Amino acid sequence: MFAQKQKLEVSGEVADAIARGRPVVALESTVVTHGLPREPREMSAKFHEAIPEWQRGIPANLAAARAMESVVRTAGAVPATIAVIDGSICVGLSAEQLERLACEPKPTKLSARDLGVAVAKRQTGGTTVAATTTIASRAGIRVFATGGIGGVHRGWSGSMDLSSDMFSLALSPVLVVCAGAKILLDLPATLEVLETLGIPTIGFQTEFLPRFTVAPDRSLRLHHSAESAAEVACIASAHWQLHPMHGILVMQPCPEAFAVDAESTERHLARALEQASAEGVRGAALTPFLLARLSECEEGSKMVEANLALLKANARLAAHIAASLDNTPFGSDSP
Ligand code: PSU
Ligand code: MN
Repeated sequence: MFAQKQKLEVSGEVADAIARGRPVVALESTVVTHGLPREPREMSAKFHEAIPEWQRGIPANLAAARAMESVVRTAGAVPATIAVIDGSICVGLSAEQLERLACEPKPTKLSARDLGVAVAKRQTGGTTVAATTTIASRAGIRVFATGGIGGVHRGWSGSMDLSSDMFSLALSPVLVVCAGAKILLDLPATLEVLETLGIPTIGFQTEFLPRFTVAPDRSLRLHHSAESAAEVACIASAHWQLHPMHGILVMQPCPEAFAVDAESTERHLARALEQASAEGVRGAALTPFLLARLSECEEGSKMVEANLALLKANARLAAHIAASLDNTPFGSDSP
């Protein structure tokens, strides 16, 4: 534990914001290293209008990482992108570090279990929701934004592939703003496991489970919802008084103008799942493989735009929630 703590490299800006109780939003980096196209992409006019922060002509994953940071700032919070660079656990990246991460030829995908090895072997990689949650809580950051969390994979009874995202959330007092769970998962089973782990799943202005880039349908009802960032902050404070070590999920649907049709997504997904099984892709490689296949299909550019639009919306909401929370620094130094 001691060695890991020493390895936490918190940027000056983030350390200052935490110490002063200013709102901070953690951002994960596996979405940058493994979840988005790594080359520049042509985007639609509608996209540029909705995301004016978007920088053209640079790799899409780097543009996304920069846009998320900029959205958090505009909404009045300090962004803390979390990643491991040459074995240092970084909380808040410099412009150079962010660029290096996005352009790293063979970055590692680092989940919670991989962090110790990554430090010892001086690896460079993107941290998943599981790893980012763990690091954010060590650093004293309470709010974190991502796209769609990992969950129970389809076919779980054969593979036992249950994303570590859910278990890390059960062990870290961090509120994660997401667009529900990725459509490529077994969503009813994911909700069951989240319930078993005691993680509240709160629909943001919706009663139904958001499904990543696809609009929610009425078959998966959530037990809780909230209408405003202030209401979420109020729920979070009450939750943490009772469960000081448990995370919270706030689930916001993909912005309507960008949500992709469920039927066509399922069609492309069926093909991607077949391909994964034929090529023997499993474990940590599965989610990046499926996301990459989806982004390459005929409707791939729509799916990528939807993914980016929801990342922006989640970063913004996370900043508003962080600003509504009592940001008194909490026991990051306690054992
Ligand atoms: N959300 C996205 N794109 C992503 C991910 C989430 O929009 O690439 C990443 C997150 O880092 C998440 C990981 O933690 O996928 C889940 O991987 P797995 O299913 O292997 O746990
Ligand atoms: Mn997995």
